[in-house]
Formats: sequence, C-alpha cells, structure tokens
Amino acid sequence: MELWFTEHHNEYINYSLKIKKTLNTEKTDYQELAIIDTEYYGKTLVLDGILQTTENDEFVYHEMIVHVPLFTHKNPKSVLIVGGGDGGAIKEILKHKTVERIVLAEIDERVVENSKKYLPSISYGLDDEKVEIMIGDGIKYVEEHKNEFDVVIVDSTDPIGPAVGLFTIDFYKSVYECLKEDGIIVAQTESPFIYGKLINKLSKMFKEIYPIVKPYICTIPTYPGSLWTFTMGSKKYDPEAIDVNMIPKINTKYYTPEIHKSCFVLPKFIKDIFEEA
Ligand code: SPD
Repeated sequence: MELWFTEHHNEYINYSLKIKKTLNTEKTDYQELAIIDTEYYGKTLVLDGILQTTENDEFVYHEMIVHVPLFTHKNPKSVLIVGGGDGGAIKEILKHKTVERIVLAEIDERVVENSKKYLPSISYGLDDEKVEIMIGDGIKYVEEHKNEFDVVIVDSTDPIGPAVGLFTIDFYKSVYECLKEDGIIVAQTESPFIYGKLINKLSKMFKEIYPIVKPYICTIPTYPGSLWTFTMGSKKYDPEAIDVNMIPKINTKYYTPEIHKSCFVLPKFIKDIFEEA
C-alpha cells in the first residue's frame, strides 16, 4: 500500500511526499511532531503538519540563512539562533572560524531531541562545545540580552502557532537591542507566492528599525511556493557592498560568493512587494 504525507499549503494547494517509513510521531508541549522517512527527500521533520526540513534539500535553506549574514559581518564572534532546534543552522555557523559562541534559543526541547536522534546529518553541530542550548522562549531571551550578539538568525516555523510572536515589530525591536552596534538580523520571511501580504508588512517593520534592509531569495523545493525569501536588517554592513572576492572558501553545496551577490537580485513582483513597504 502507498502511504503519502500531505502538507496543506492553502485551501487550493497541497504538497505530497511518498512515505518510506514513519519513524516517530508525538504531541509535544507546543506542537504535533513527526519524523518521516520519505522516498525522495530522505528523513524529514514535520511540525503541526508542516515540513520543516528534509535531509536532501535542507542545505539550501541553512546555507542561505547563515552564510549571507555571517559573510556580511566583518568579524562575527557571537551568534544567536531563535528557533532552529533541528541544528541545521548551527552546522553551517560552525564553518565560520571567527565564531566563538552560538546560542540556540528553542522553545521545544523535543525538536532538539528528535533531531539528534533521527536527523544526525543535520543536527550533529548541536553537541559542539561552542553551542549553548537554551530551551525556552526566544522572545524573552532576546529581551533579556542587550548588546550581546553580532548576528541574530530567526530560524522560525511559519507565522502560526508558537512562532507568531517572531513576526512582530516588538520582537524585531528587541533584536535590535540584543545586537551589538554593527549587528545583523536575518529572518526567514516565507514565500512571496503564499505570504506576499505578510512579507510586505514585515518589510515595513524592518525598515522602521534597521538602517539597511535587504531581502534575498533562494529556491527550496519542499517549501510552499518553492521560491523563498529571507530579510536582512543591518546596523552597519551592506551585504551587497562587500568584496565577495574576500570571502574565504568553505564547504557548501548552494552558497558561493557569486550567489552572495546574485541572491539580492529580485524578480519584479518580489521587488514590488518589498518596495511598496
Ligand atoms: N513552511 C516551512 C517553513 C519552515 C522554515 N523554518 C525551517 C526550520 C529549519 N531549520
């Protein structure tokens, strides 16, 4: 018998992956969690019915949410990740030799534990000595830590359920305070095909707070709409002004110095979404 996992993107669109084996399902204190081994994309983490990461395409998202801000900052030493309990962002941050401290603020301990158990190729950095895992409310953590981080990465789920508070102006203002004087925030800001109106609102919020605001894109096949946006807010460094020839060589599958430049070139309809803000 064929078994399929189906994610409802909206009332008109579903996305399905053929299941090889369901490895775990549980109800955590915050959400429904599943680890599913799929025929095409390998093992996946699913939260509240929504695919968060798959073994075979996670590299696009995690490389882009990490290397673009970290190579924009001149000397990133301390990085805070809000969300990101699967450890994919940490795996990429560890490729940056300047980084001395990585704090992961993840609300759901079970995401960390399941990722360690079932997704070791994504989560292996979670046990690194540079990593401090703070299980709790990322919003509160940000509010309580001022002027402490070079880069803050908001590696959240979609703007529903536990992540709603991570898509608000109050949160982005707190992140501004949490960053050092030349700090950078990057947030995953969803697909323009599905969440255009939200992206427009988020862009307005970023522009109210950060002097330099730059959206950038990549393609993630297992996310709704596939075309994905990130939004960078920077106090000092312009990601498009850096000399990409100075970017040190690291082991990646998606990110390159050329991608660093080209990811800021937006299709017209996405540019409009951001510029109408
Ligand atoms: N529609 C799913 C968007 C999920 C974005 N966050 C994924 C977390 C991976 N570390």
